[in-house]
Amino acid sequence: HHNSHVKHGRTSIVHLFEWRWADIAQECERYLGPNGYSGVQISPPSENIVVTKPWRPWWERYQPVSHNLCSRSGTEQELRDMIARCNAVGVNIYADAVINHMCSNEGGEGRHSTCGSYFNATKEEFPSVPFTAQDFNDRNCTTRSGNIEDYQDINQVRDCRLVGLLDLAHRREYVRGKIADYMNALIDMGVAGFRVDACKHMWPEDLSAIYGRLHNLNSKWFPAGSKPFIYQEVIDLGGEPIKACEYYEMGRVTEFKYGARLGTVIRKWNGEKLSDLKSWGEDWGLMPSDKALVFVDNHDNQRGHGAGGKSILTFWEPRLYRLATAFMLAHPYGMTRVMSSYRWNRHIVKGKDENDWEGPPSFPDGSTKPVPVTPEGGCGDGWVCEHRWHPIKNMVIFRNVVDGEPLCNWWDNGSNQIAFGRGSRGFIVINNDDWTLDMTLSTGLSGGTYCDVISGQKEGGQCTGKQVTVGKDGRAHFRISSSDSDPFVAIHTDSKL
Ligand code: ARE
Ligand code: CA
Repeated sequence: HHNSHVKHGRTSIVHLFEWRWADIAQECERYLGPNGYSGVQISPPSENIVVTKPWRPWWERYQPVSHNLCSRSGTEQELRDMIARCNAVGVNIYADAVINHMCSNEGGEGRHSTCGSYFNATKEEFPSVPFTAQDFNDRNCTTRSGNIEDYQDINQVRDCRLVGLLDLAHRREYVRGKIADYMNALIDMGVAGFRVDACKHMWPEDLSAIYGRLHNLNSKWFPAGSKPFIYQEVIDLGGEPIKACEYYEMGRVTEFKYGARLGTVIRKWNGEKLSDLKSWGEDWGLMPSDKALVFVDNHDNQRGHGAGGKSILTFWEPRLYRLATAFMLAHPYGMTRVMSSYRWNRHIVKGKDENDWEGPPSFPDGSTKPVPVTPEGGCGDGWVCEHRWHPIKNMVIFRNVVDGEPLCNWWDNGSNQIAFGRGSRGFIVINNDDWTLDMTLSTGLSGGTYCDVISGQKEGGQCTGKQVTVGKDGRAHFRISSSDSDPFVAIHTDSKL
């Protein structure tokens, strides 16, 4: 479950958070395929509870009520069509699988669900699956409230309710079978794998049993015998008995230290500086690179949910965010995921965002708005589309070009100016100091003229932005003002004139 089945040497996936299937299909064809994105993480495709207080929060999708494939992102038919169209242009689909729990114990009774299926949360009845009370963990949970109260107690974390969400009993063969059926339906439709939600809250042996039941990928698009790629959401910042390493064997694991630590360095907190990143990776206490799924921010911590804390950089701070994302994409560590968000009415009161619940741009009836693309290539109607930001898009291409090459030719000024190369294929220079960077550096690249892919790119045999001349000795002169809108420069073999 470690092979991500990426096509054409692509390396980075994008989380199109809350996008409609119809928009994702178009985005695969018109943008992601042509620009070298390897895949899309989609929001949970299963039927969920409809929450109206607050009004249609994004997090209702983390409260399934059945395994029917209809949600605010669209119908089963639209999902199927999207998966086929993305596969056709070599862009993989990874589904967010919410399998630890169903909806909240306070979800009530009725048909307030995205396909109108009946359920009764109080009685723990979900007849569309079907699950009944015996399929839940209540008798295995020992806390008074039935909720997780102490993250130091492994049994509670795995057998009690995460914030009141009805906790499935994965020890039961029947439950394992139903979850595997759900995931297999998606595999048969053509997904390449899964982001598995809330894995800390499931026993590794139960997950292993479920993964063991999964079909091979659809041979229409993947080599026969391919196993689904799996990356597991486990928040391990240290300090708790459950460790990310318990999950390495079964797939990749989200590395939450990555964005938290990188954010701290780029913000220059605690006297940290970019030059400290010389040893970035396992030496910083990050998990082994081949196990890590990395990201600057995710849909939780960009709005104060989940973990990572205040240091997390997001699109709300675009300049530092682009810098952080460029560093991530240039550095060989981990498998990279780019976040693609929507704007909400952020309103922080005493450190907490009162609108952290707000769902995607939507019409008054609660249906999600399409993503309009502007003539400049950005997105409208509140969709941020970080994945289309020029430097981010071009650094995704950079990562593809340098894939497999070692980090080399590191340089730093002992402060916040750094540079490094990837074999003889690419080189990046970053200035996060308050003064100009003016240096001649060894790039490892062959002599010639290269287009900087941050201020511009190569187009029709010319550079639309800065130009870098690499001498026969591989050295080049860089000058980066600290007031540049993006204070970094990147060149690679495909940007050579
Ligand atoms: C919502 C409301 C709650 C309410 C609940 C039930 O916000 O107030 O009690 O519904 O009615 C998302 C949202 C939640 C939301 C939930 C269900 O973030 O706010 O609850 O959907 O609608 C832990 C888990 C980790 C989890 C984070 C959020 O370990 O797995 O909490 N992340 C995933 C997803 C989330 C999603 C869920 C799981 C649930 O990415 O989007 O929740 O499916 C320490 C610990 C971490 C812990 C963290 C936060 O850092 O180490 O393990 O993360 O604190 O508690
Ligand atoms: Ca559980």
